Amino acid sequence: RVFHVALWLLTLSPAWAASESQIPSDADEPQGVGTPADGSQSTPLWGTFRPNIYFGVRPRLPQSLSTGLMWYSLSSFEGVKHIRHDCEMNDQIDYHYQYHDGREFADQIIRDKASNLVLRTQFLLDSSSQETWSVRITGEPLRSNQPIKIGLVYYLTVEDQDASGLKVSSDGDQSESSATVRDSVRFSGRVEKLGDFTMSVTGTSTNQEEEPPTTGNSDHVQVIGVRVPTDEAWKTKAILQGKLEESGQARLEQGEDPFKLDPAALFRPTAVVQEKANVYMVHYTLQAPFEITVHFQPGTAPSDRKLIHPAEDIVTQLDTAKEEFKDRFEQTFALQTKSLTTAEITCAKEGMSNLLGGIGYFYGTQLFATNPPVAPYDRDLQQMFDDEDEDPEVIAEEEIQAVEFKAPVEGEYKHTEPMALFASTPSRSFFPRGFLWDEGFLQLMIGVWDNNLSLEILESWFSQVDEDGWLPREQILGDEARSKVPPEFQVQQPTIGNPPTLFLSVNAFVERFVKYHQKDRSPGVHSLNIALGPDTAKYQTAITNWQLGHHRLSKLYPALQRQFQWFRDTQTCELHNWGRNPPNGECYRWRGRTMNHTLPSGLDDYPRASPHRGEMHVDLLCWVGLMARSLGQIAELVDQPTDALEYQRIYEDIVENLDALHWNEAEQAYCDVTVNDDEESVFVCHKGYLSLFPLVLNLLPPDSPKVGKILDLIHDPDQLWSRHGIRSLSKSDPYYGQGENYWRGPVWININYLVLSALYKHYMMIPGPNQAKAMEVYKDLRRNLINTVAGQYEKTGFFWEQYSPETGKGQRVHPFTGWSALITLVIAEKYP
Ligand code: 6A9
Repeated sequence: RVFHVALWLLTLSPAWAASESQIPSDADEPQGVGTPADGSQSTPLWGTFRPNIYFGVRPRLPQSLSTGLMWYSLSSFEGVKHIRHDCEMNDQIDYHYQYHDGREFADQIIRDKASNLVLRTQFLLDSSSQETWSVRITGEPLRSNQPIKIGLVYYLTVEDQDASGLKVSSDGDQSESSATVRDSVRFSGRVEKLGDFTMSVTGTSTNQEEEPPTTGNSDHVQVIGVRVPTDEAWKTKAILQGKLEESGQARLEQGEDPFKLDPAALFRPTAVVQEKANVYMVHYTLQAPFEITVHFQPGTAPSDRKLIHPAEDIVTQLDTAKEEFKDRFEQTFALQTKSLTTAEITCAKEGMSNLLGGIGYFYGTQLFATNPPVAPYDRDLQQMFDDEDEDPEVIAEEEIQAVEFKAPVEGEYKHTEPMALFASTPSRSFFPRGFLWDEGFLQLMIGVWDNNLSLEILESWFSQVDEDGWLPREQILGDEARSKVPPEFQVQQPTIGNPPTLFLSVNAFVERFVKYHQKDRSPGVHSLNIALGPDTAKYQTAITNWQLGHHRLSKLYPALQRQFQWFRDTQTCELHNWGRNPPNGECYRWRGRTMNHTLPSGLDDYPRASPHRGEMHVDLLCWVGLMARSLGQIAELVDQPTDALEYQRIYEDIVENLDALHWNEAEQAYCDVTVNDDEESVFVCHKGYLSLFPLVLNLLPPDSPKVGKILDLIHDPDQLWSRHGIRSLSKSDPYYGQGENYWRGPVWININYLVLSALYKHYMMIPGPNQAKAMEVYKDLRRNLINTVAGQYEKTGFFWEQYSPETGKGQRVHPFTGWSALITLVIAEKYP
């Protein structure tokens, strides 16, 4: 069976066919393939899992504790109004990870221009214990000729409702000879989910000449502990702001002249720790250069002073971690063997690092529609479940126009039970939460770097698939996440889908899994057994990994099946009312459209027909095809041969209907279908990304003449081709660049990536009429994309949400690491 599947996959993925079969060595073991899912060897509990803020560390545990960084300028009285905490585009801050390995090591640079400050935040998890971690934060003036003063807080919030207050102790020293002050604060306590812990925060700063500290630490550090309702503990920025304003107010009331006071003195908060406090802030007044170290470890506080001042060996350890990262990066992506500029290599490295730095752990309720308003053309949704076949009603144009996104109305939604999600995020500033179809792309990349980490993220998503097979498009968990979303987008509707890209990354896992294990198998002979001997440790490891990987896949399988079934139950189209008679019943339509938007498709404002019950969406048919094909492969692997046959049958039907329903001879393109005023089924052709789905999801055989037509469309500068990447909409389409111009021309990296991947793995590998063209498009497109994304990254310091097809400039949200980060795979030519 395994061999059979391996062969089948080989035929689908010719790139492999070329790869030599060899016995696995430790070096080429894909990290984590089949490693235990029980938590023991899996992703660490702790990490920088709060991508929505500039820096914070938390465990992947709900209602335990959380830590984070805030700072503000003390160069003027205005600084306190602009406390830096959650990533905000308005802050005008450049921030990026230089290195992040997703687990144990992170190194971020933050340039705060308005505060004249460069911060560096480094994180290190102790690799042997996996429970002890340290943070090092250093600050320097951005423009070195200007002295700066900074208020900085490292905080600890306790989310465990029952936790009693922490024990706080502090000590400090100031050496007479040197001009440095060092203050340490130590917390120890207990929260249920973690047990006992100790955390220390130590600040070292140059002495402030005009105000020499009298008692070693009191002027430079204050510990503030406040008790707030547990569900408000995330509002640390507002809490700090309140404290600072309070202290300013108090000084003024004492009759002090504000103009004679330094802002640092005016806003010095009063050090008070309330009883049973759950938000603890260690507040420093600092002059750059300065250094803060944080050290966390489980257990009660040892008397050992090393805990308080870990800084000495952190620096060496961070250096070692950096070298290890570089080696591993080169081992994984082999960029030195390619002709690339230093800037391009940096872009690849930082694409990976920032994607990993965007991984978060989220917890809280979501808002789900219970009684969603259903658009008139979607009323069949209810009927579908009753299996009725009613005559479609005629819907007035005004009724269609009137459908729009609305803020939720009481009684039409509910708060779910609190849910947990471990996910990556497309943008730390503007979209710091999980997005369904974004995630499938991002896991393609994370899976190459760290298979096990990626699997855990996938497992987290699939654990949320409900009994009907639905997953929300956006994962907005808890009040903190909701605070970033306008009300009309907060409620998720169980009738609305999003492309099932998670299947892309599950496929990538399956390929890694089979590829690795396939190496030890040949017909009739267990070659691994022979090569290694049945009793060697290597052999045992290979077998154990096989079983564990198999187990994980079997556990995912039911959720994958349900997600597929949800599309078949809720997003099918109506075939017979408008006189189309394709060979089988496979056809699909996105529900939840409005006049100008198809948000479910992910291609929000891409032009389509005016919403109609008789529409058929070509992208959705292809997505369902992808699911059916993947399920066919997975069913084999998890020993469900009957299922496998059924999925393969559906897949073949889909491929058949793709041509029967969506190929438009006149336009020589795949198009959507709708119903016109004369009740006839007609094509709606807006050439662009929509035309590419049959190719990018590999539904076409490499020698199909249609592949040639699609390649022509891609390569035509009057249509999709630009020097900066493939345009989302043809330059010759009347909607090109119109309206919001979101998916009506701009270059998006996700679809560009899919084109490259399909060409590389499929269409340019197989000799035939389209091979030469496929190679040419691949080569030119890859270069153009690298120039665009890496060029903009070098120039602006950011990855962008999309790129201008005219100028190549990054546009819209930034930093938007999301699919731009796929450039790493493009640079490395690794297409999982
Ligand atoms: C609006 C406004 C602070 C839109 O990357 C996430 C998605 C993609 O999945 C989709 O394909 N983006 C693309 O068309 C951003 C989605 C934002 C929707 C919610 C909230 C936030 O204001």
